[in-house]
Amino acid sequence: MLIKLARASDCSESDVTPESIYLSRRAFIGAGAAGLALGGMPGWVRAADAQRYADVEPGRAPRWLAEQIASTRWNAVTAGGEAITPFVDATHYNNFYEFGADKGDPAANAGSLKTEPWSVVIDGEVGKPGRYGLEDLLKPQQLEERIYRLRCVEAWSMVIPWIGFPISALLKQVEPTSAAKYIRFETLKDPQSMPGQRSRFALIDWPYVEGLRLDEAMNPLAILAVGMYGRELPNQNGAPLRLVVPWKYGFKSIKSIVRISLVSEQPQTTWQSIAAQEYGFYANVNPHVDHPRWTQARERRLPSGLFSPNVRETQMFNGYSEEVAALYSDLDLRKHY
Ligand SMILES: Nc1nc2c(c(=O)[nH]1)N[C@H]1C(S)=C(S)[C@@H](COP(=O)(O)O)O[C@H]1N2
Ligand SMILES: [Mo]
Repeated sequence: MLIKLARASDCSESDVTPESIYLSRRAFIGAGAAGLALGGMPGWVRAADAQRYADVEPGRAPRWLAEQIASTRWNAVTAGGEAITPFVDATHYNNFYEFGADKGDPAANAGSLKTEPWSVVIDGEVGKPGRYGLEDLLKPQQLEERIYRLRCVEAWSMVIPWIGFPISALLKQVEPTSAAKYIRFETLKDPQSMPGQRSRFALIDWPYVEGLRLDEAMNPLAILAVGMYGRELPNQNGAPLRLVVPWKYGFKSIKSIVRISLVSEQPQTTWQSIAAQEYGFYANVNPHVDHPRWTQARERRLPSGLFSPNVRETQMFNGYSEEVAALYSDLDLRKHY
């Protein structure tokens, strides 16, 4: 399947990366690949991307993943002229309640998450159910860099260069049956490594659950990410595998996935269970439908401070209308928020 890029998300590489930098980065990647062929060490992928992501911390990807990241199709989707959020903000201002409720908690606590080995159960209405090792699951996938806006329902946003692949590619592989209408995702449940799951104050009935309609998941913009900023995902961003659905509020983009179920009924999701009148199943970014307690018309683009709040107007479907509006032509978005 080829992605047909529409105007809103389509611009040339030179719009985001000066050519000289882009070219030297290419050369770097080539050198890295040669190094790998000789048994190079994991971690060099970060060095290659230091050309563009200068502030990125070294990663510790297993070698097979570093190799696959090295063959990423860079800049497959860009965010036009919008600046990429600094790595330090994207990795230290997080929502990952399994590791605590404060924005800094995931960065402080997610080191305890063991991401290797990792497997994902795929079950329900599929022709090829099973427990898939992450490496086997990724092997057939061509990784792409997708630079997307991320808009949290709390009215802040970032621009993040993800590395991943369309979830549609995985779905085709496991062959959904005709009864499959929705997908249900589950995060790891492991109170031992996830302090937030041990907290007596947590409102959440673990594990964290999210869902999509099958046709939403088949949209080329919906990806499963394994990396960001040219390297593997930091734990606090949902390592080793997370969903990214850029036209929906951030809470739909479930982290550290261990189970993907094809189901016939709309799944009950975590945030619906906590407050259905505030967080709907669809959760499409929509500046015209306010949260009961605050406006959704505007957002703070990180980095954002007291003296430069960096406020901008929120766009319908987070700026991805051309790609996704047709999915909702029959839906009252006020009712199905
Ligand atoms: N398992 C799990 N996934 C999650 C969350 C969470 O608490 N647990 N938070 C969500 C919310 S509210 C947002 S805004 C994004 C934040 O992703 P980021 O920290 O990588 O920016 O992750 C989403 N995925
Ligand atoms: Mo969020």
